[in-house]
Amino acid sequence: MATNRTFTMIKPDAVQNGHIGAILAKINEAGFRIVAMRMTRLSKESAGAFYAIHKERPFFGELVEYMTSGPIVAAILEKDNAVEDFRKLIGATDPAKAEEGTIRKIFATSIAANAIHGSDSDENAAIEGNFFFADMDKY
Ligand code: IDP
Ligand code: MG
Repeated sequence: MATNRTFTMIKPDAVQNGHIGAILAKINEAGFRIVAMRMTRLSKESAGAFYAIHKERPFFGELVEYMTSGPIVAAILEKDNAVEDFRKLIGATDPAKAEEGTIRKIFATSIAANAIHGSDSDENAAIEGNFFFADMDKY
């Protein structure tokens, strides 16, 4: 996958609170093109697999519980410097520490229910994109 792509999920709290439209607007306004998008609900197995890197962390059980609590919107986004620029747009993991104007600052509820996911590297963007969109290079 090219380095101009990243992967995102609008998480269950943001979907539940009716923020899909407002978050997508912010993503578009920041210059990202939506390449592929799908609304779905994760099973415990797929949430656990997606976050396998965190399986030893104390919050893993809570994270899987939360990520399966309702539907999510998964998308592949395109822009120059996509991974880094998108992490800036979403803000810090803990919304209390996120900068003003970031998506997490505006829409997140807590450190767990933090509204949105953004890949942390080009490598993980490719892995995560393929997790939801088989053969993402076709998009
Ligand atoms: P990131 O999403 O900003 O990359 P990570 O450290 O990779 O943050 O954690 C993955 C996800 O796990 C977070 O987005 C959040 O939903 C959840 N999480 C992280 N730290 C905590 C915590 O201390 N308590 C509960 N949930 C957490
Ligand atoms: Mg992370």
